[in-house]
Amino acid sequence: MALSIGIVGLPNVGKSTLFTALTRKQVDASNYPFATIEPNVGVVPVPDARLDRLAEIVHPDRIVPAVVEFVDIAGLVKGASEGEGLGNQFLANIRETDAIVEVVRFFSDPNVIHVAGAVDPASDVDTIKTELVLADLGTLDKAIPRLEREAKRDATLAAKVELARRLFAWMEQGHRARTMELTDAERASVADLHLLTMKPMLYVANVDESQVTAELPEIDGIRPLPICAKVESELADLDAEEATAYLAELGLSEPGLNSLIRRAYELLGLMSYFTAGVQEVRAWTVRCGAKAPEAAAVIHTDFEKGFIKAETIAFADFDSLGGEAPAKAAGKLRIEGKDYVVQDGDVMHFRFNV
Ligand SMILES: Nc1nc2c(ncn2[C@@H]2O[C@H](COP(=O)(O)OP(=O)(O)OP(=O)(O)O)[C@@H](O)[C@H]2O)c(=O)[nH]1
Ligand SMILES: [Mg+2]
Repeated sequence: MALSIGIVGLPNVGKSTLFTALTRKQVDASNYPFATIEPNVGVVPVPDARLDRLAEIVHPDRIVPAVVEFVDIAGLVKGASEGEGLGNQFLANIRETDAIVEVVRFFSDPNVIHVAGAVDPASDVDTIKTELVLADLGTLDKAIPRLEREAKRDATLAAKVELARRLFAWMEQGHRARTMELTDAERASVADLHLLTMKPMLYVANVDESQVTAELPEIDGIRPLPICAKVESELADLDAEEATAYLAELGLSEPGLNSLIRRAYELLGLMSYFTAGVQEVRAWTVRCGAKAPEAAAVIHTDFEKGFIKAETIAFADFDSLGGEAPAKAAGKLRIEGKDYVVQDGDVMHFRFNV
């Protein structure tokens, strides 16, 4: 299942421009039968040069990349938490995503109207943050009395009630839920409240063409990723050779979208391991920290149930030695058991019985 990332921001900051450029990369839907392709949803491959290298060694029939799903969400205006603009619809749309990319306008083009009258990234970020925090306060305001009633019947809920109150107090001061210190267990216990500001987030600074390689200062503790949406949409229209020349002119080694997709994938706490067979070279998505059986389950639940062991070769060894047989001959094929923590880039083959 692809995890989804909502693209949010004020109106007219370049969200759809960025989204449209992203969807030019959209994967072949037939490889991802689960993907519901809606107009505002794009399933995008995670750029990974290691896949090409594996394919060069194995010559498979097909290459299947890992994917993430981006959702283009309508612009958020002040008062959205009270139903202004597309308010409630907007909030429902982001509630369903796993992470948030916020596009912030940095570009100066006077022909493009700014809803607040002037380009002011810090103030724009603050506006969005306030709306999201207010929406979450509304959620907690409803949830706390309900939890209190339930806690009268079920004493195990007392800690959750206390935690919800603590979150409310924290967010009342204008903070996002995510910045409050919580244990993993606490975080898990409030997951069912679906707080918007608990989601991991990334800022994309939609900059002028001349700023694409700029080092931007942190906003609200997060370093924004500079991207020029206009350039990205132009790049998406060029053939490979023209695109390379244009990138060189801009001082970039790859499109900003590639960095964005990779950063989004990491933001979700995900990594890839590979299977490299003659039919298919494929990247599989797992949680960072997943053990071998959990990774196996991504391919098929039977692989987890009947898990015996995982033959594992680090990508670096597969690459430098030139494939499975030479890696094995060099003693680089490891037999890993059910407690093995999978590493990013592992080339794996699962042994199981059912
Ligand atoms: N100069 C310049 N203009 C841009 C850039 N990105 C977007 N625009 C322009 O800004 C306007 C708004 O862009 P959209 O992508 O529709 O903005 P949006 O954030 O999706 O807006 P809403 O959906 O209304 O919230 C369009 O006219 C774009 O061409 C950019 O990087 N530079
Ligand atoms: Mg739009």
